Amino acid sequence: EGWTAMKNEFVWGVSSSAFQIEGATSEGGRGLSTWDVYTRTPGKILNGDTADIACDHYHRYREDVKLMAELGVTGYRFSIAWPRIVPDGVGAPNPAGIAFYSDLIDTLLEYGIQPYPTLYHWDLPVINQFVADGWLSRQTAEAFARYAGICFEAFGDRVRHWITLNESWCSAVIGYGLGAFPPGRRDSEQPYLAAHNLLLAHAMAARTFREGGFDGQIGIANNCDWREPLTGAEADRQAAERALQFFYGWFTDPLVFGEYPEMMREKLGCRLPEFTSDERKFVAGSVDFLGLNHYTTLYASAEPPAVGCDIGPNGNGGMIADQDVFLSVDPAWVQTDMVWSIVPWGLRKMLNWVGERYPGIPVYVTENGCSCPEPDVESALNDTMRQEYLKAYTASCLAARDEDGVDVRGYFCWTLLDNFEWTSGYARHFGLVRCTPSDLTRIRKGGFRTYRDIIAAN
Ligand code: GCO
Repeated sequence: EGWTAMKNEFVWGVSSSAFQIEGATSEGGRGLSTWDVYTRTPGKILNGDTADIACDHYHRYREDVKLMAELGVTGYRFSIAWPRIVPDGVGAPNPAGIAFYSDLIDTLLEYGIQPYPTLYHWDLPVINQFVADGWLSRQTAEAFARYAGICFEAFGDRVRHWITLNESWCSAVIGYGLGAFPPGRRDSEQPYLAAHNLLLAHAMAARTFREGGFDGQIGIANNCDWREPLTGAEADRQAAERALQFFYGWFTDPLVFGEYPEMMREKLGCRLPEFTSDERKFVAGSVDFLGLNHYTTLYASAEPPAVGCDIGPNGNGGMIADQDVFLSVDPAWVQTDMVWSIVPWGLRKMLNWVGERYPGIPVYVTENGCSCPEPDVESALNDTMRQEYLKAYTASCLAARDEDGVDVRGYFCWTLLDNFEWTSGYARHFGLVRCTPSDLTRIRKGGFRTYRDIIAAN
């Protein structure tokens, strides 16, 4: 009975991250992050954009929470900037940083919105990069767990759902394999080591949380796009499964089962780091819920596809070569401004995969959304593509829950405000609300009303 009651609690929310919206990068005692350094490195960010102003959310968070209340969301997933809480990564906590998030959380609760903070959305304090070599070192995992503990102490009386890390696949693969995110390494082994330390960071933080006796639950937000077998052939089915194990499984299996996925172990052998038996004890079972950040779908095949647009063995999303999969799109699929195909049924299949592989663990869609070409206000008001995207993807999410019985507890739209989209700077528009660093006025787009209506109807 209790379970049924809980199943019916579905959270509608919006998702964001500190570096992408806060601005005020040198205010309130905030320390430098690797992204601050990276955005100042010539040629790294489109148009040389920086996140120094972003949405100025640091000063306008009350206005932004009011917008959320108007949408009708009951949850807000935001991230806490590690360099605001522990400016140099390892030393004394910063009271001004703690006060900022404390006020944000209080404001949310005043409006009946539950906080879902993420502790790490890529803004690593620079010292961890330069002194400890970032995620290649276990020291960074230990520093993270300490910082997490500071957050549990400061906000644990009001937060019921904690998310440790955001999209560790991107941190490891894009940061250490493809060289396109800080620290900009291009290496075939470093992604596995970085991933290993990220997983340990999660598990150490979860241990701190549980041993501290804090109320609530702790989980992780892992990204994964769906991989659909290109044909009914067994080899393609295996290729798609392999792609998923190398993507979502990589960052989830260890936290549930204490082991990397079988297909990764098979392909990589001793290139994959190992957990000691002591580590396995606190790594396994270290998630109370799973987050899924999901945007698109690709076909997967064992051989290069004969038809359709082959995007190469490690194609889109920069998959590393080891998995041996060809990825392709259906030319009929409509693509967003990120060149991501709109394939709503992919979310339903993805949720079913997660539900089957990790039975008994609730899942939240912690990000899903659409970037549209919006050069001006007019186009932002007429964001038909986003409106259709949101209707179709939320329906697919609800079908997984209501028709397939997957234990989906919530859906968080990425994102409330147009913001700093990493290496794309301000050239991508994911917001339900328009805002630019040169005009910080919040302008509700068509998609704002669409999402409000979806929430109201469900
Ligand atoms: C993430 C995502 C977000 C992006 C969004 C659109 O890591 O959670 O990268 O920060 O802005 O996914 O690309």
